[in-house]
Amino acid sequence: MPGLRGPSNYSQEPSRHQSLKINAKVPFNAEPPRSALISSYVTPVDLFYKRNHGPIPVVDDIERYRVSISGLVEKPKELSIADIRKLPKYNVTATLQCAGNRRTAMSKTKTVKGVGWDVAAIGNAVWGGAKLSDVLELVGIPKLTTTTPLGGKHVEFVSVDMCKEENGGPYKASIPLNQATNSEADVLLAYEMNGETLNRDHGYPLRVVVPGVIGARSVKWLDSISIIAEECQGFFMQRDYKMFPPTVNWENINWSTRRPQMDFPVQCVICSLEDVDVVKHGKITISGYAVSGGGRGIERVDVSIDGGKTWEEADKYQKTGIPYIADDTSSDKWAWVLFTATADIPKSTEIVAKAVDMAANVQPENVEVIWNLRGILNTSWHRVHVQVGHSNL
Ligand SMILES: Nc1nc2c(c(=O)[nH]1)N[C@H]1C(S)=C(S)[C@@H](COP(=O)(O)O)O[C@H]1N2
Ligand SMILES: [Mo]
Repeated sequence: MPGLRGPSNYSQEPSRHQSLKINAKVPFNAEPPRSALISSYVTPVDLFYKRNHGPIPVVDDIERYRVSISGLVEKPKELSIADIRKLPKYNVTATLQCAGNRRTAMSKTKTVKGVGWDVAAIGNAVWGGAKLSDVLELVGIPKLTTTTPLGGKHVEFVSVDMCKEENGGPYKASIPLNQATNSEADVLLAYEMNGETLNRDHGYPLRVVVPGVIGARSVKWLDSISIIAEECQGFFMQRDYKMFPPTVNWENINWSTRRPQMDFPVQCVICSLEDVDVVKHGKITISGYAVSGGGRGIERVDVSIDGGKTWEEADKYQKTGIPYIADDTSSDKWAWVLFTATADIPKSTEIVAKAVDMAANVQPENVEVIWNLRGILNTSWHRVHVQVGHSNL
């Protein structure tokens, strides 16, 4: 597509915030310090994790940029940014989480393949854009369509970045047509993040945001949309981002036996403490984020200061002054909640947090039972160690 292109090298990367921890330089993969996640409900753009599979695309001429919509539709179309902006604008607060979040911790059980991430491959943003369901109406697909008359059942998003995994081809992914045409699923073609024009790292000029689903399906630098009969056959749908049982290894793996991962499971992480911290006698604050996929709100966050023997419930909030209630109209259903608890730490101990979502799904106690060779979806109880040091009194 004219206007937008994927460079073949890394000479045109944007500049980035100094405090990001770089997990891989090329392609650029970085996360903020965990403490940055709890300083605000909405994560600042420059501190938001960045997950890439190739060089960041370049917009040469925004006037010439078009996103094409074709495939199994009767009225294919090309839309400019102005056409997208003419549609009703929605601001959706949604948490984006990489399936590889907490991979480093999973690899401590047994080696996994993939970029190492601590606990901050996640962020919460206000995404501004058009609903995909409205865009698809422009090519003649009504709301709540499962199959088009031509047999289309999936919506494929194709970018322009050159990815090694695709042998230099672009990143792509798909979602089911009935999700794409459901306005309540809030799937966006976003041109804004936190009220500002989307920046290059996060998908300028246009990206998909699929709330409640692993980040891998929220395709950045959107070039084309294709209505297809079968789900996208790209690498990141078929040979990556699938959940395997702990018994599967690189010798016996059969990718076709598993579905591409979509919703993410219930997750929570303590961000006010590092893996190992020295604290003074007295009260400490235990705070972090909790989130679940599929729009399931957080019912409860439990915190333990004795390695999981006894628990206390933490306070949860999204917006100051409004108590968080899962499923309430005042709550952001696609967004994380921040939690906080205080505790007296009499001696060195293990502090644990676990969340429960609206469907009463809980996190697994240990990482071993969910270990998988690609190291995705580590949602095991989050554990940190505190050592009580001597105060300077
Ligand atoms: N075109 C394109 N889209 C992409 C990716 C990519 O490499 N290329 N990475 C995906 C993955 S795995 C994640 S987790 C999110 C990360 O989005 P962010 O960098 O805006 O945080 O983008 C997704 N969309
Ligand atoms: Mo990801």
